[in-house]
Amino acid sequence: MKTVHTEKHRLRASKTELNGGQLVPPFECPERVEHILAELAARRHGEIVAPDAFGLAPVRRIHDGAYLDFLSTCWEEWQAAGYAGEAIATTWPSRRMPLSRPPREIDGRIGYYCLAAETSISGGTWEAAQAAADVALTGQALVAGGARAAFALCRPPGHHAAQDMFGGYCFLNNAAIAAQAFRDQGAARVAVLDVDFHHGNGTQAIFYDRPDVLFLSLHGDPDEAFPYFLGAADETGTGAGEGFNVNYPLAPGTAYPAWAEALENALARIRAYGAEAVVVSLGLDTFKEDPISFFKLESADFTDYGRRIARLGLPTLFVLEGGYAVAEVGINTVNVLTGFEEEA
Ligand code: OKP
Ligand code: ZN
Repeated sequence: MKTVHTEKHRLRASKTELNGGQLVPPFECPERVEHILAELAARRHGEIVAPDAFGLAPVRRIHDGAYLDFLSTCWEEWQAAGYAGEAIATTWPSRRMPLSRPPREIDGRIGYYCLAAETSISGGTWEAAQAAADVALTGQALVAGGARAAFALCRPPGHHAAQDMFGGYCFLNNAAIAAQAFRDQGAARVAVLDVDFHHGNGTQAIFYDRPDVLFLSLHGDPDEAFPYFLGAADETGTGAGEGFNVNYPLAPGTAYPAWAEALENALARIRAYGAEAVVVSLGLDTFKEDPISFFKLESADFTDYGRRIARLGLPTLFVLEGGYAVAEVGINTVNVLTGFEEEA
C-alpha cells in the first residue's frame, strides 16, 4: 500500500510539554516520523506519495469555525500578549463555571478550546495540523479510488481533538475528517477502529449522536489513563447514535491475548454493522516499552493484528496516531501494515 507523507509535519516542533509538573521535550516529536520512514524504506514497503491540498472545507465538516479561527491565530496572539513561553492553557470552563463562551484574552480563550495542558501551541503548529489533515484526506482519496488500503503518516495526531477542543498532542481529528470524507462521497456506513493505547475521546465526541459512523476504541481504562474523563464501557452513543459507540477499557498490564480478544469483538461488530470502509486510528503506544502507556504488546503482535484487520475484507485507511517508544515505533508500524498486506 502507499504511504502519504509530507515534511511539513516538522513544522509541529514545540519545545515544551507539561509532564509531572515539569516542562520537558515533547514525547510527540518529529523523530517519530523519521523512524517510520526509515523502516518503510528498509523493508521496501510501497511508494511514498505527497499529499494534495484539500483546503479547509473537509476540515469544517468536523471542526467548528471559531475553533479553527482560534487555532490559526493562537500563536500570534500569544506572542502579541507578551508571554515568554509557548502557549499553554491554565484555566478552563470547569464544573460550576457555567459562563461558557470564549473570552477575548488569549490566555483565557486557549483554555476554552483546550482539554489538557500538556500540549503547547507554538509557531508552525497550525500549518502542520493542516498538512496532517491533507495527508489523511489524500489517503482517503486513494482508498475511495479503489486501493485496498493506504497509510496516512499523519503528524500531529488527531484522535483526542473534538469539534472545538485540542489537547493530548492533537489539533485536527485526521481520522474523523477522513471518515466524514468517505460518508460525503457516498459510503453509507463507515467504521473508525481506534487501536491507540489512549481512548479516542475526540472521535467519540464527534460521532456520538450519529448512526452512520461506528466508533470502536481499545484503550487503557480511563480510571487509570489519559484522557481520564471519557472512554468507559457504558458510553454507547446517544439519540440516533445509541449503540454505535463501543469502548473496550482494558486494565494496566494488558497483554496481547486479552487485547486480541477485544479486537476480535470489535471486528465482529464492524462486520455486523455492514461498514463499507474502515478508518484505523493506528497508535503504536500499546507496545510494552512505550514510555507513557501500560499495555504489553510485543512487536510480533502488531503483525498479527494487522492480519486480523485485513480479514474484514474492507477498504482500509490507516491513520497514524500515537506511539512514543521512538526506536521501535517504525518496526511496529510497518509490522501492522505488512501483516495486513500478507492477509489482504
Ligand atoms: C496522545 B495519543 C505524559 C502524559 C501525557 C497525554 C497523552 C496524549 C497521548 N506526559 N498525557 O493518544 O498517543
Ligand atoms: Zn496514544
